[in-house]
Amino acid sequence: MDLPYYEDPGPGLGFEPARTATRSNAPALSLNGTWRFQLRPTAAEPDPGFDADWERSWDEIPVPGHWQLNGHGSPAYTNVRYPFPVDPPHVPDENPTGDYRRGFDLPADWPGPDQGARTLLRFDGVDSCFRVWLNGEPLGHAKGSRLAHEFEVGQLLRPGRNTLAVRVNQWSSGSYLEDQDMWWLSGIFRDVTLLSRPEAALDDHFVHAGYEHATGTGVLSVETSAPATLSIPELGLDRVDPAGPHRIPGVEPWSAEQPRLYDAVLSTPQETVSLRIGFRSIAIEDGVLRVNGRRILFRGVNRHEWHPERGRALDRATMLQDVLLMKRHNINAVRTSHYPPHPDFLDLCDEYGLWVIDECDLETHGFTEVGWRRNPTDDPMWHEACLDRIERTVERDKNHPAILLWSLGNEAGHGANLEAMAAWCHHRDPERPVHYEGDWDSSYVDVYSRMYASHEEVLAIGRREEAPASTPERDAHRRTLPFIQCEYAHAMGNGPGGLTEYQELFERYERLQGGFVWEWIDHGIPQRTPDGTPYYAYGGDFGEPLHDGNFIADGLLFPDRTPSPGLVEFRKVVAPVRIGGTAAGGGGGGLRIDNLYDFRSLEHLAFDWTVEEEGVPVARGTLTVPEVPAGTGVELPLPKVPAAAGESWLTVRATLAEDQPWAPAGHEVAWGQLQLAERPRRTPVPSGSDGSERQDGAALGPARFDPASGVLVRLGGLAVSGPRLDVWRAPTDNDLGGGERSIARAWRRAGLDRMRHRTVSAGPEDGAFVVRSRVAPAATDLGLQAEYRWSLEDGRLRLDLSVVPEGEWDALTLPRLGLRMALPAAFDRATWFGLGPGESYRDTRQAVRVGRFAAPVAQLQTPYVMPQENGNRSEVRWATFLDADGSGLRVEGEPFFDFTARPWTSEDLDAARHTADLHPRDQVFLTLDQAHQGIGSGSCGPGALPQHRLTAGATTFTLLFSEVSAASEVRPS
Ligand code: IPT
Repeated sequence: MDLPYYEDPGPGLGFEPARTATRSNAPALSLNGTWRFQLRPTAAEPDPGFDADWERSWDEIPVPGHWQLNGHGSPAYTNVRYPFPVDPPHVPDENPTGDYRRGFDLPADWPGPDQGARTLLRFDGVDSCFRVWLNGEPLGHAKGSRLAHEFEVGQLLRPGRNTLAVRVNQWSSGSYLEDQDMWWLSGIFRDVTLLSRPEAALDDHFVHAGYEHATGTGVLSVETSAPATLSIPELGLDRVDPAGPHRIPGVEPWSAEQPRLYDAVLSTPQETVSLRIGFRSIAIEDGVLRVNGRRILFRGVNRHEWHPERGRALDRATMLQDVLLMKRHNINAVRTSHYPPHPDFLDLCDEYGLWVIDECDLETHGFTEVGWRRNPTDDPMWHEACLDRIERTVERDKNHPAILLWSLGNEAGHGANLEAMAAWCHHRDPERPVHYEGDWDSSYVDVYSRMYASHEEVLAIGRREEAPASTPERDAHRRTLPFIQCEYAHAMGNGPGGLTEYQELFERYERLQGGFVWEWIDHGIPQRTPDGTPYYAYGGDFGEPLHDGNFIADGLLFPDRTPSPGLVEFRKVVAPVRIGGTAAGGGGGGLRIDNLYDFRSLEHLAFDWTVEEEGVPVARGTLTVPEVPAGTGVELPLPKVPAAAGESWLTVRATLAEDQPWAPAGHEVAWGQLQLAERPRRTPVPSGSDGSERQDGAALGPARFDPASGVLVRLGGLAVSGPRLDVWRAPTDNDLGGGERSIARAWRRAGLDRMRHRTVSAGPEDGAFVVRSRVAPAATDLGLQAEYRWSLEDGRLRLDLSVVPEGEWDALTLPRLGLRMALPAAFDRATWFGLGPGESYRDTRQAVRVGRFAAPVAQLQTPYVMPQENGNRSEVRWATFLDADGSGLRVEGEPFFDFTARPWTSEDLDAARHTADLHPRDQVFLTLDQAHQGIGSGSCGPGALPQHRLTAGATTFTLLFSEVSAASEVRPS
């Protein structure tokens, strides 16, 4: 086959063997910065040549960067499908090709060949295929976008001015191996560096630093590519033979919880390489993955590299921000989905403590569209490329203590090349287990991994009762393996729901060693509407003919790295300390504190408590917690607290006692709440008579109803509209999951988004005002009979709503069940006593606590990249919606209700595709709900668990309304 270099399935030509990323004192010159650039429509365009007038006429472009995010071409998003014909290894003629040029001055003291030195030109990442020239002479070409390539520049380097030319093709044979679910973005997106290599260079080394947990001994041996000495001052090793092995008693081990690193130096007469050594051992014993002798639990996330403006060209500050955000949200592990990250990120994982599954830059998912025919991972033509990719991954990253497992790639089907990659890993690095989810039988990997397995399936695996593998031998092998979910809890839009139930399984069954939420961050791209309103773009927004819409916005962080409610929930669910207990009235009861760390005691934490009555703090103190080793718990007496007059709660918090590298002292790690006293029972004093006196047919005390529809229109001085029975919510991404089979589709088919109201009767009855209506969608005889019974109680307007379904609702769920009403826009300050401060739904309710909270309506909206149901506050005892003067509406539950308050309607939310489509109206819209359908993670995975589904059934729901006037007492006494 005579193929152009960019279609040749091989990895390229002219580059050096892979070696470790290293910190050396040898001279290095960064070639990052402003380069010159020209984009051409095809790869066939002639090379502009060495003499081109690039310095004057070409555009400037930042390196590292992607050309699509710097004014040339535009981003495109597909998840699984290739945006070009599946015609391996060929790519279309339409192949955007970027020509890069830059000049640089060689430092006068740069060591030359006469001093025995070599010079390498290193590229840390170029997407997807590139060819390099120095001073007009070709150096080679390479593929493997997220892998490093070094070219020896030999005699081509000149004293003084040099010119570097790089031609990058958007599409290449490599694109078939890089079908990760992300934006297609091209260019030189990682660092470019010129590296001097002295004659006695230490190009490569391999640290083996084991930890014998029984004795506390470190066992150290460092392989080096050239004779060298090793020094670790802190351990008293001074210029010893790196090979050892050195047995070092009393070392402190490395773990994600306590990432102890020892600074070390490897030296040759001409080069010094600094190392950061972490002692730790990895073992799979009795079907359990252990580090330093202990079972660990992954509380992980899948991390793509993403910055809203820079794409995958991340700077170190952003990487550090990711690490700090992870640590502060109790995350202890990262799968580098689906390629090796920028090397600095792994340094940060070593330093701050995160377990890592380092994944190879390999995904061929689009072959699923053609029945996996000619899948590269099972075709000898691609053997070399596959092997080159895993070698470049392992060789570059092998010295990171943080990395526990190698992952062969993602969604690449299965085949001989993957098996060969696994075998190569086992041979090269026998100390680290190999992961690949696509090997469903786990025949060539060391951990059993699944993605999006339901709770039921995970339970079966935990009990070692899973369905058998394809052959008895394979089944027997797989049953000996620990289990992880390399992806679960799809964090798209509102959600994920069901985290708690997964965590319970992971904690209950030894074999289940946790998982990695999909995914860390929404890959939104900031854009503006013609009138200047900002929003985040997703697939299709750049005119791509083929795209997968907002499936690219499925992270725990919003694109600007603001934590979404999903991250706040995850932080609570995976908190390393669980605080609970019972508060039996009249003495008894007690606190229980469980240490869920894998290694640490709780010594680094301080415990404090607060008692709140009706959400108002009345007492506080600190707790002395004795030594609690990892994996154990203690019971403590309840602190002495004053007798409560109202509903009262004890909140206990665990915070950092001292500054940690990743968070300051006082940072909250965990909390728990115990109810001390129940809400006092109200003794209703019906006050029907004063109301009936004022009844003129459509009035009851301060309330005025529309005589025809029976709808409340006024409460004292307050104009209101509604409440009316309402079941619709703007579908969430999880409601929409499964396309035709989604619950959102079922709801729309049933017409729940366009219910009609027919007033059957409205009028006074026994001192009450009673409205009967039938609420139903078009084209069906399904319906809900609603009876609104309005009465007066203690000066409040009481509504008893009863709902009875009519017709065959069968398995159809309801989005929600409650009321909708509206107030004038000025009543936009909410205060409530209930769960908060954030949003919550029935299966995303761990991160919220009982308290009194206040927020303007504008802040009660969660800006999901694709607008959808959001902002619900749960288990609310009472809420007020007031204007700037403090007048407005108060609503009380009996006992609880959920609410949302928005400047737009559910229909507006439903119709909006981007946040910029939402425009405040002149009303505040309230939903006051008895219940919601759970959230689940059906956008990719299981929907809401059965106990979190909302089915139509006869029910009653009570609320009390009263007008708050500026002069009156807003808060209950
Ligand atoms: C899974 C992919 O591995 C991941 O990259 C992402 O695309 C995710 O889906 C959805 O967001 S694969 C899928 C077939 C479960």
